[in-house]
Amino acid sequence: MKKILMAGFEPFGQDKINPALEAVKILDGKQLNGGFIICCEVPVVRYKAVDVVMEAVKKHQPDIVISIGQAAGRAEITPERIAINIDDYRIPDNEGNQVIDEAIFDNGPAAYFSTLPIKAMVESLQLKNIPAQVSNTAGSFVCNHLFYGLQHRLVGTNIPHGFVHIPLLPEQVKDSNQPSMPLMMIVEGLAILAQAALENKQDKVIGGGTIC
Ligand code: PCA
Repeated sequence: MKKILMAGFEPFGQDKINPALEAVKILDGKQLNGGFIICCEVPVVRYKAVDVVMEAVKKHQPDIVISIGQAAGRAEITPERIAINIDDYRIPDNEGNQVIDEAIFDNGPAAYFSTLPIKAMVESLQLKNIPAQVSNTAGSFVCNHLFYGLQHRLVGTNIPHGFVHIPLLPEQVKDSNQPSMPLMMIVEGLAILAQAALENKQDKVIGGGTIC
């Protein structure tokens, strides 16, 4: 039985709820084919986010780690391709840190790629009619920070890790024109992509690029 650690962010900014945390709480203990999910709550705080997930990694010794956060404006579940070595926060994090153009790790490379099978994950979601696509930017706030920080700290461990952004919930967008996705579709989607991560040690070669 393989263990998948799913780390979901707490609410931040104006939001009282974060679908990432709501979804991983429901998925805690879920059995998959050949594995099961353990969940962990992540603070939206620079460096502390990375430390909290690394503590959970030490405690649970997972085989795969998937971090999850909300992305306002997105209509699909979007596995992220790349994390960049920069913090540029448009709003303060949950402890008031707001930095501009600071490296996350001074001696780190400019970027890390996801070590999850992002194309296989997107394919398995689309086969179940759950809107999904690869994203080429995780932004420059705490989600990218956690993504980059975990890739950096997990170097040499052989534990695949990556980040997945999910849409807002219908109750978060209310009357605005922003896209959303029901919580149970997000939950089902995260279970499907976790199963794909279990089944695909190597990613599939499937087109998923964009043209600007
Ligand atoms: N989304 C934010 C941080 C936490 C979250 O859920 C982001 O995309 O950076």
